[in-house]
Amino acid sequence: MNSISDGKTIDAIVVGAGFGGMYAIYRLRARGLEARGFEAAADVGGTWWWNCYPGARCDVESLDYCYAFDEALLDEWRWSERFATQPEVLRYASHVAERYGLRDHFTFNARIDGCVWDEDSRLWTVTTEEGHTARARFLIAATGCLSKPHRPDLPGLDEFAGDVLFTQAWPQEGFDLAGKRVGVIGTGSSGIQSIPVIAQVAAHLTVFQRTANFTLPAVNRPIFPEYEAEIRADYLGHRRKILQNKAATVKQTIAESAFDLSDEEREAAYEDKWQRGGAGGIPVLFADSVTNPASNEQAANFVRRKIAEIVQDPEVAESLTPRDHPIATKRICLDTDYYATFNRPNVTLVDLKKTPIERVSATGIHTSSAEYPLDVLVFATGFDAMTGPLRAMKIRGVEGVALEHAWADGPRTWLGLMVAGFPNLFTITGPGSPSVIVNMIAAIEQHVDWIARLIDHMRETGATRVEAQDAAQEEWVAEVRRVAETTLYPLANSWYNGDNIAGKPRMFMAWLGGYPTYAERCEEIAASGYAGLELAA
Ligand code: N01
Repeated sequence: MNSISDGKTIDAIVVGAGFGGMYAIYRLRARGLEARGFEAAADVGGTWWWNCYPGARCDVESLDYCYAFDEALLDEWRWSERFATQPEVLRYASHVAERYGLRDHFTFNARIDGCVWDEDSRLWTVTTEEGHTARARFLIAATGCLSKPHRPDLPGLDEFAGDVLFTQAWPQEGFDLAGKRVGVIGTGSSGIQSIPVIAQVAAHLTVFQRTANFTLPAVNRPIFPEYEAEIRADYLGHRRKILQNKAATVKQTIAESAFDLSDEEREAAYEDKWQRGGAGGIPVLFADSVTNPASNEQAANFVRRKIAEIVQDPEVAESLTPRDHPIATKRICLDTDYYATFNRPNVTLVDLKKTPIERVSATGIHTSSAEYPLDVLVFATGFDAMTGPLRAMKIRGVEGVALEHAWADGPRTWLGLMVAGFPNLFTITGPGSPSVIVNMIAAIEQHVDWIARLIDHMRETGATRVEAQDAAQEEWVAEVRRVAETTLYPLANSWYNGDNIAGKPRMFMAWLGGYPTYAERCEEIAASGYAGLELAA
């Protein structure tokens, strides 16, 4: 058994060495706290460490997908492309770890398998599968929103004689798909990014699609030097400006409603955005795109027409055309040549709505109408999002109550930051916060700064225990739901709603009111002396 810090109690345990965990360690240690991180992977990077599949790339513009806590870091790091590749984002994470000496404060290859609160000592005891034990006043879960893989158990999968790969845990050393017959299951962001790249090397690629998804051209390219110079002239000012926007990225909305423009003007605006590409894409042009079904349908129809123009085979085009959910109510995908990939002679689309998978055999996948021989089977089947990573930590709060039990009907949090019944536990970008809806790194910085400030306040006032009040939590849960219900998001079967995991309670899991309203609420709470929280000496 490895006892961290020789069994001595430390101030904080941080779980995860992604952008959230790295910043938490940096911030807490800079305030003189003894904080230690645990990470299941072999190095820093979080989602960017695990998801090293071909084609993986960020869908927020590089100049904004980075920390802003240190102006010197902003100034010194140079991105090579508008949307950074996974290796480049990982290099950035590694640079940050190196620059601030963060690796020394993490234990890698250590997966948390228990977190128990002790009321008498007011401490968390954390254990790992590898046998570590650590004890701390605060437990900070920086476990990410999309880090617990969802791997469907297809009948016969064990018999498959080829290689089985998962986009969410791609081999770190890479995998040579050249000349292979590859099957990809799943057409979310991971599938849509990897399919065009795999198609370029595979002998044949068969894409097994259950639900057609909307995807828009990223139009990745080098960063325009004039644009970069403009931002770098006042990088922090630029960051402050984008934090005023709902998604904490550059504002792209040109009008409140799609119907503020004439039909011709609207079509021209969609076309212009299609050509320029970029984060959020066509649905972000009009503020009512995700609240007004008629506005949403305008954007959706534009994309549907594009699919029909690009994809040569009308039957394939129709299968690729999403018709069962409003555009952007499932996380919008950004791609490079996704639809055009289906014009390649070495690519086959299998529409699982028409011919479902029946089983896997030693040689490939059998649907209700055919057998597809494969050498490699790639699962791009997503995640048990938001709650999955937290539940996996096996957290036990006051009187031993399990987090799974407290969340049996869906996640209940206070601002996505704390959970009633689980004192001194903080969740970075937890369910109920803006998280996956906005620029994640901005959301992470806001959460960590807020948590660090609260811990400072506790040290100053001699408090050793903080817990969200039930009533305040219920109010927030209701507010998150109320805002979600003013939008079209609940209409989609999506991981946002927990629909992709059998038996998971259906509940929209993020704050849709935008980053600025959320950050303002957090500020007001801090200024009020932490209304909604119970602090005790
Ligand atoms: O996962 P997904 P993802 N049989 O859940 C299908 C972020 N991300 O990893 O829709 C057959 O979106 C499933 O079908 P259906 C981003 O936030 C970001 O692609 O459930 N198919 C779906 O097509 C994203 O939203 C980046 O019918 C099955 C697919 O698998 C989130 O991660 C890149 C199946 C899963 O899609 C998740 O994306 C990548 C089954 N049994 C990811 N089970 C960028 O920054 C599931 N599917 C760009």
